[in-house]
Amino acid sequence: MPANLPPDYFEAERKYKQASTVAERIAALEDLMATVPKHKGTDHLRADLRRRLSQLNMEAIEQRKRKGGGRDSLYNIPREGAAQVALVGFANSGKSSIVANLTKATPVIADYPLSTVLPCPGMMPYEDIQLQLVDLPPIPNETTDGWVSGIMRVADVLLIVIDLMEDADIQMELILDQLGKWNIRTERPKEGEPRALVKRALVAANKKDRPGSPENFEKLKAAYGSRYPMVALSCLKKDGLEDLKLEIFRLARIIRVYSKPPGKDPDLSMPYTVPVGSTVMDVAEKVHKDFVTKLKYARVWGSAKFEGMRVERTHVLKDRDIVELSM
Ligand SMILES: Nc1nc2c(ncn2[C@@H]2O[C@H](COP(=O)(O)OP(=O)(O)OP(=O)(O)O)[C@@H](O)[C@H]2O)c(=O)[nH]1
Ligand SMILES: [Mg+2]
Repeated sequence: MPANLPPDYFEAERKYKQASTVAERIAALEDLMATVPKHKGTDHLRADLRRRLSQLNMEAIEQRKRKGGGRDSLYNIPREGAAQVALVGFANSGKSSIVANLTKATPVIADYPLSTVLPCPGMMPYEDIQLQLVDLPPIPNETTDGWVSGIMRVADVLLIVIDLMEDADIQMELILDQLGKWNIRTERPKEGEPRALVKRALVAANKKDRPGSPENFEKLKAAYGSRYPMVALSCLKKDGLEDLKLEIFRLARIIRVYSKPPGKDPDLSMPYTVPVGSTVMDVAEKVHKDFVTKLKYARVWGSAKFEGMRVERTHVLKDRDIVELSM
């Protein structure tokens, strides 16, 4: 059933999209809701708007709770967990759907473009650790690009979301171009190219349930598959989500290390997460600052030549190593 929205609606929607603070957004959204006629054809829309309003109300409460919480803190997502992953893509590609499927967060998901107006973080469990995903509004968009690109700049990894209902390789090209305009690159600049901020990126090609998507994905793979890890998935059918989690973990390039006090069992419930290539000393510093000066010896189970071998503080650890640190 068509929604048949009155002209008032579109005017109110324009104001809503332009509102920048939470308070302005709440007011604009209430005005917008008042313009929507109540009938079967607008059921979904009204439900979506109500959901957005309750989310905004919650955000307003959070904002008030946070000391010194101003406009800036709304757009500044503190990094939590082992890595921060920012979602990048065009409107409607399914960024919010991915965050909703991989975390407990509840971003707005809707079939109209620009449904996401604020960053929405969520924690993605992966085995025994958690990685943070940050849902973002689509790019490019004049009103949000400033803070959206700001979040991308500090994220550890970019998750580029491609919509397999549209030309996948062209989308990819346009997204990389757009990132380039902010001087963000996903590959090291070659000799002679200008310096840029380099971010690791992977590709989630969403809506693989749609007809024509396998061919579209093949085209994307042919053009970019050698440069980026790629996963085709369907949020709708919940297909490919585990593969995506694994690729995100891989690209985060972190290892888990379990610490063990001398003579005791290791604490396997809470790994320390450190970048690939980290040494015994890097982990020791995280366990306790005193180890910096007082570490007497370390023994390692896992990556050492034999189990429980004493190693140098410069020994490079591997994922799932157990380290015994002694002062
Ligand atoms: N067929 C199909 N539709 C999907 C899939 N994932 C998401 N959608 C639909 O695509 C639309 C957009 O999804 P969102 O998750 O809101 O997309 P978004 O990228 O967050 O959109 P913006 O916030 O506007 O940028 C919604 O109607 C979803 O239900 C999928 O795997 N298959
Ligand atoms: Mg969204």
